[in-house]
Amino acid sequence: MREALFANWRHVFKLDPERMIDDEALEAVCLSGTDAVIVGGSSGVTFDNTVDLLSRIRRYEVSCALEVSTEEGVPGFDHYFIPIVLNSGRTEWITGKQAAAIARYGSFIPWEDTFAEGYLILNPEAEAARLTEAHTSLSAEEAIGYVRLADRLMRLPIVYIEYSGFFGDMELVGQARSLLTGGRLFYGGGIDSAEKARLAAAAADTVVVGNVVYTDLDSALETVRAVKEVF
Ligand code: 1GP
Repeated sequence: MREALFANWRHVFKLDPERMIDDEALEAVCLSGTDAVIVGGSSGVTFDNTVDLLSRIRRYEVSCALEVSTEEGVPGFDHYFIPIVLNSGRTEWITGKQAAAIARYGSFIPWEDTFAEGYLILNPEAEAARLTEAHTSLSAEEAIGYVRLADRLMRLPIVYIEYSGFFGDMELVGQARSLLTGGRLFYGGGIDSAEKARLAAAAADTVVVGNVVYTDLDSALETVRAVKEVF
């Protein structure tokens, strides 16, 4: 099963191809002991800046996944994650863009390495929430409804609770994880310290750390050990 390759990921860094990261910082990220680097961003992602970042990450052995947000993918990643924004108010972010890309490039897609991520975006201020017009004002019951839909009905391999830019509700994340029967619960949003990383690691299967890499690299690096210490 190809899923096994990410089934043990506890900590991942997410890097945005649009943002600058110097060689020294990138080396520290790639050699940090993190389980993988995900390349992705909500805007400004191009073929060129993605290829550039991939080729720099490829100097290291760390696993590397592309979270595809444009029609044009980039070859050479270990995994391809395709977001399906479960609570988007626009069908294009649920199946529209994905179907259009598959219609165009379907025969070139490395299906064995390609996995859907059921996204639940819960921070209304996040760029992704604005872009997808996500319905973020959900009660816990409603949010759990989406989680079960992703897991039970759609059987998605990844359910991703996304609070990008804000540290979210770990009780909800923990409840979501406890209900999953097939997939992994990814959590991302606002992790900027070892303490928050530990809380997220106690609630989620896989902890995603993004922005702090660019604002406070030392704290970002500390999240790796913090997550790995939580069983
Ligand atoms: C963003 O979930 C990731 O897609 C990580 O969030 O940038 O807030 O760490 P942060």
